[in-house]
Amino acid sequence: MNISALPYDYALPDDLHHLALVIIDMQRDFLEPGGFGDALGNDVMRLQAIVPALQQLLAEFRSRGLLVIHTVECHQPDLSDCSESKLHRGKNDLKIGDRGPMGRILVKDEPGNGIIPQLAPLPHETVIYKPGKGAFYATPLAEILQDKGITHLLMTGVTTEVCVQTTMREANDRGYECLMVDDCTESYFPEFKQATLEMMRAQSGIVGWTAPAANVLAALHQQCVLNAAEPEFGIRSNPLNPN
Ligand code: C5J
Repeated sequence: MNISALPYDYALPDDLHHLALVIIDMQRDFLEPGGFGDALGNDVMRLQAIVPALQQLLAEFRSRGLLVIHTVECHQPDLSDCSESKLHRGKNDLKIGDRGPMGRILVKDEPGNGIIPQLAPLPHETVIYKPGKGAFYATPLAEILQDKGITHLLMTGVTTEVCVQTTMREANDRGYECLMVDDCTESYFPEFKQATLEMMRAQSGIVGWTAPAANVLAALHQQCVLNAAEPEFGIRSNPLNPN
C-alpha cells in the first residue's frame, strides 16, 4: 500500500510491524511558556497547532499495536552529557541547567522536561532520552529499531528544522525509509518548516518523503484491511538484518 506523498508515493512495508512512529521532543520545554524554547525568545504557542493531528496518528498506531518511539531532549542533572558548546551557546538569561518557571531548563525529569499530557507515553512505550538534536546520537535508538525489525519511519514532532530534520537525516543514512508528516511537525519559524519539507523531498526524495497525516491514515487503514486478509500476517523478519 502506498501513501500519497511528495515527491512520489511512499510504499508502506507489507507488514506494518516494520513501521514505527517517531515523535520528537513534544515536551513542555518547547511547547509551553517558561521552558527552553521560551528562554530562547520563541513564540512557543505556535507549536501547539500540531497536537490534534499528532494525537490522531498516535491513537492509530496504538490501536494497531504498532511501534511508537517518543524522544525527549534532556541532560543529566550534573550536565555531564552536555557539551560546553551547547551549554554556552546563545545570549539568554536562562541557560541549560538554570532554574526557570518549570524547573531546571532541559534537565531530565524536571517538570518542563515532561512530554505534554495530550501525548504522554504509555508505560510500555519507548522513550529515548537524547542529549543532542539527533535521536541517534548517544542513545540506544539504533539498536532498538534493529531489534524490532523496523525499516520505515514516520517522523513527527518539534522542531522541524532542528531535531526532526537532524533525526531524519541520521535515519536516512542508516537505511531507513523516512516520511516526515507535514502537519505533525512544527517550527518556531514557518519559513524554516517549509524549507525543511522541501529539502527532505528535493532531488527525488534525497532524504525522504513528506505527506499530511490524512494521507498516512488513509493508507494505514487500507493496508490493515489487506493484512487482515493475509493468513501469514504477523510472521516477521528484519529486511535490514535478515539474520
Ligand atoms: C531545539 C528541538 N530546537 N527539539 N530542539 O533545540 O528541535
